[in-house]
Amino acid sequence: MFPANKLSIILLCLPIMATADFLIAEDACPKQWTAWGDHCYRLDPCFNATWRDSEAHCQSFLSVDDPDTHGITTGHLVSIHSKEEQEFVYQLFVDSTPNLPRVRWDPRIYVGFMLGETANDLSWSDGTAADYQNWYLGQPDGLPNALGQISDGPGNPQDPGIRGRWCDQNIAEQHIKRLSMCKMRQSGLKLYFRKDT
Ligand SMILES: [Ca+2]
Repeated sequence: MFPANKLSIILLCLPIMATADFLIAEDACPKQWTAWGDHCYRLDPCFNATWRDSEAHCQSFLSVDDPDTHGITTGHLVSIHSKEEQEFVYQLFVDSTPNLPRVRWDPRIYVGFMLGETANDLSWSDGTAADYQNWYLGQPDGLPNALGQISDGPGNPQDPGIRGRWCDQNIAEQHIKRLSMCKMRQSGLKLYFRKDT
């Protein structure tokens, strides 16, 4: 039997495949993106890929402030810089994945942090400062060269409810495809563009 939650994801995903390349926003952000602060955020429930392909996917979205002066920035996997932004990202994660079962560490989505040798050697794919951390119990445990993910699973009995806290992904698991969240700067012109990928 086909699982009901998989079937509903497939049905949900069908109309989204016809997305236009030019995205002119009536609000601060294009359709399917949510505004918070001066950025737009999106979890596409139909895009399932490795961390690296997810980062490339996020970079295919452009925010255009002034085409004449090259005021163009790309999206990236989401970076998180405060308790308030963490709570917003977590709520968008929850709201975007209502049909996914909550089992152990899943669902997990990719976010933009990268780790070197230690937990303090953290950087974000969008180049912003590493000024906030929100690790789940026992994390990070995949060093060195681990990549970023957050979970909404029930977690461990001694610390139940991961609620968006961070868990790193070690090198051996980096072929795994997951959903992800993109973040891009809001355009002053409300003009956004999607590159061919
Ligand atoms: Ca880990």
